[in-house]
Amino acid sequence: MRAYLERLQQQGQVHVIDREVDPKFELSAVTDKVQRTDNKVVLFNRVKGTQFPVLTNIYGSRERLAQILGIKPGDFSRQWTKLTNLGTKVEGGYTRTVPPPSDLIDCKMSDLPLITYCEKDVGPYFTAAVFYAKEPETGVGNLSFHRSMVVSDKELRCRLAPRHHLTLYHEKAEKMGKHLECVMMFGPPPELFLAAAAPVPYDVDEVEVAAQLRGAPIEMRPCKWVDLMVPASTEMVIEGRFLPNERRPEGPFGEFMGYYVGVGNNAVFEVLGVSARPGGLFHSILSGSSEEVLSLELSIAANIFQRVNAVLPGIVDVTCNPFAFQTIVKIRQQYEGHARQVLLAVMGAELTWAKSVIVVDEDVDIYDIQDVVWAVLTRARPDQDTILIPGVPSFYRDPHKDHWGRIAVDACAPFARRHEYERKRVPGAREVKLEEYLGKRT
Ligand SMILES: Cc1cc2nc3c(=O)[nH]c(=O)nc-3n(C[C@H](O)[C@H](O)[C@H](O)COP(=O)(O)O)c2cc1C
Ligand SMILES: [Mn+2]
Repeated sequence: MRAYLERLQQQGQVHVIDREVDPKFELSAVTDKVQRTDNKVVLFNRVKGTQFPVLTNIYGSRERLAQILGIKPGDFSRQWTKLTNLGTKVEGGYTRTVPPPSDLIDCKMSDLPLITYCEKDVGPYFTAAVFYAKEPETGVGNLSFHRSMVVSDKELRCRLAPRHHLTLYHEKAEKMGKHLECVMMFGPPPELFLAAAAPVPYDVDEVEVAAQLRGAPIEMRPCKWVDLMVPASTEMVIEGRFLPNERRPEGPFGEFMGYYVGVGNNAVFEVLGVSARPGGLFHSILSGSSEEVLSLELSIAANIFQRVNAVLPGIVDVTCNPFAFQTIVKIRQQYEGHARQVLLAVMGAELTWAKSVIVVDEDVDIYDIQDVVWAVLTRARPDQDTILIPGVPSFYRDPHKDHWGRIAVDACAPFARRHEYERKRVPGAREVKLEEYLGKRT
């Protein structure tokens, strides 16, 4: 991540803030403002109460995520599928073992930046830690994110949502009467960050996926307190274990849907030790911000793309822009009724996230929600082109069934009359360089 940050700094994409900021609200307020204005990366050099700098919004744009993978921003689903094709080998192996750096610093958890994000949050949380653990029986490695409430130097309480792989590992270890060893990494290589957000099948090792994304082996070093390896370039590592048969209150916390989630019983992580590279960069993510939603969105979209593309022709691209509950599919219409079949296929391909599905033609920019809405309003008849599916659950945390039911909209031009829907175009409009026309008059 440090190397990637340096590259972004050379490109002028980083705001470096030397003024002291308060980790309670101020840091998250400044990040929020930047995300709503030029959306650059923010590096806070002086954060009250810690010697470590804090990095926010590094993964907060589609362009930056595409740059990491060396692809075009509008071609994520297809490229992701190609890069992570099952069985793609990496020359030199997925990982290579290296000795731990000699200058690692041992520290306490309270030495790290302890950031409180929202008004009614119970206290500081870690939001950007990548968890790494191994399946208790098979040893397959899993990467994932779980918000964690800081309780003391020795204890964190972590939101392990139902059905997530780490949750299943933890439950399995419990049945075996064992602790689950686990590490939390801040600032692992960017490819690990992307692999951690991705819904990869249970039996696939996500460190191997990260190596596929990188196209080169990941250098891993042994941990100090647990029997796991971590990428040697990781900025900070919290080593520990989940306690079996123990759940303790966690929350309230303002999370990704934009609401507070109240107090609930969640998993307990016992901290065994913390290490940092000198000058360790602490990564922080504002829950629900573009940095979080985008990483979720991209991998959900790639998943849907793979499944729908396997059964239907003409799938050009898929996105969940601007929020993970929505799926927008761009198609090249092949026959009458094609768009409807795409809607049905998405409904079957994604049971949790695709609350709303919209299918559009190739001339619509699916990353521009205004353009998508334009297509819906000019090409869809509400009485004929909308399909409502009642009575099916989707997002799992839904005690009042607010997310039940689904909506699908066919916003493609009518197949037989699609020639009547050619978009008007002003030649040259997109290429105009305004500064050549608006130069100052002398
Ligand atoms: C920044 C970020 C934060 C997340 N926070 C949580 C969380 O607090 N709890 C949770 O269960 N999932 C959270 N998720 C979702 C999972 O980490 C994500 O879906 C991951 O793919 C799950 O891994 P798995 O498929 O190996 O179970 C978060 C995702 C991102 C990108
Ligand atoms: Mn997984």
